[in-house]
Amino acid sequence: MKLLVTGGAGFIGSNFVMYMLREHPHYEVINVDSLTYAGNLENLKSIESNPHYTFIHADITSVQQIENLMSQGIDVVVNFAAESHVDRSILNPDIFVRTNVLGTQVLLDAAKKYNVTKFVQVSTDEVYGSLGPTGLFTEETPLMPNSPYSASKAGGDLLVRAYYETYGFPVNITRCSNNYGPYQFPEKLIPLIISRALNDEAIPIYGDGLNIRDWLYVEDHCSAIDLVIHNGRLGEVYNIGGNNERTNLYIVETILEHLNKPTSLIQYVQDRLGHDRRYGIDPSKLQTELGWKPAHNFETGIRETIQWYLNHEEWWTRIQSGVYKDYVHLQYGNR
Ligand code: NAD
Ligand code: TDX
Repeated sequence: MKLLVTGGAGFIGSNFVMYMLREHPHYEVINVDSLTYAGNLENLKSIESNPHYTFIHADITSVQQIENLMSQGIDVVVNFAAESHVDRSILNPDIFVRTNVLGTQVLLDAAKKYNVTKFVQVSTDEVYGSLGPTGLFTEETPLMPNSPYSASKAGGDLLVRAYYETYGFPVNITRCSNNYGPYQFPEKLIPLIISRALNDEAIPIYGDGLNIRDWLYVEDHCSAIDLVIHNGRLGEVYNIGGNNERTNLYIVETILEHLNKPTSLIQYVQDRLGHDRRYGIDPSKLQTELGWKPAHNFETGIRETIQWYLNHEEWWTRIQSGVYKDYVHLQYGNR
């Protein structure tokens, strides 16, 4: 199988590329990434000389670059490429619409033109909006995105759906809850807490800290996408989540305890605009139809993740110092 992974230099994409090369050593994996601030080829060092792996520096919004790629005969596309950080979307929505909506449409058109046999759109539970204290998101929950990020992801999802309904183009959409694990950019809550706590810096908690996210170890997300590629029914949406809802405050306190750091580092700051109160995924369709089960529970997953950041301090300090960004600009120009 020839697999085209977009956004494979980011957090989940790089974990997915490594996962697929390990689980399916005979597959050919092509990673297409424009290397924004969030793309980091260092994540893929361990597989860069694998003959089944190729990196291509390209932008999913470029029709010419994407058509060139698709014309090489791709079987399956998995679209991770996105602007992914909610806070950045509040400051600067336009790049979110460009990449997450327009980029998806460019990929769909080229994939359709060159007869790709499946297109998997990697989406998020945030497209469903916010839950009250009870209930869970199912695949039938109406889309009610509240941030420019989630609205742009919902826009991409609706185009994917439309290509199935209009052209009969073979697609799946996956909607996963919050991921954590190795190689997550330190702007996101868990690596932000770990890196700031290790430097004895204040940890900003938005609002009252009681917003709830449903956390899943990144490899469990990868195994679910693997199943959807192979067994997902065409045109279907699959929610992905491990029934692991925690308040943000619980996450911070757990990490501080593991690192033996004081809770006095916690600093309550102004709430995020439009801050969703609670996410919770009902994963039963994925479990019953495709037999998916997460392999990690939160207690071991968070311990392993903290240990990974302790062992890879150089990885996140290089990102924070801007050294990696400078290298990308030198190597690939100004993006
Ligand atoms: P990330 O920000 O770490 O990585 C995104 C990658 O996409 C980067 O490598 C970046 O360089 C690349 N990219 C951005 N714009 C591009 C463009 N125009 N062309 C080519 N490449 C481009 O994101 P992530 O956290 O790994 O998320 C990956 C995907 O999974 C996203 O689609 C996101 O919406 C979705 N998702 C994320 C989570 C989560 O908890 N992080 C949960 C559910 C779904
Ligand atoms: O400094 C912070 N303080 C804080 O209280 C940060 C960065 C976050 N938070 C809160 C906001 C959220 O309630 O922590 C929670 C998690 O925040 P993020 O890590 O920014 O994740 P979230 O907004 O939930 O979105 C993530 O999960 C779904 C990913 O970034 C998305 O790409 C994915 O779709």
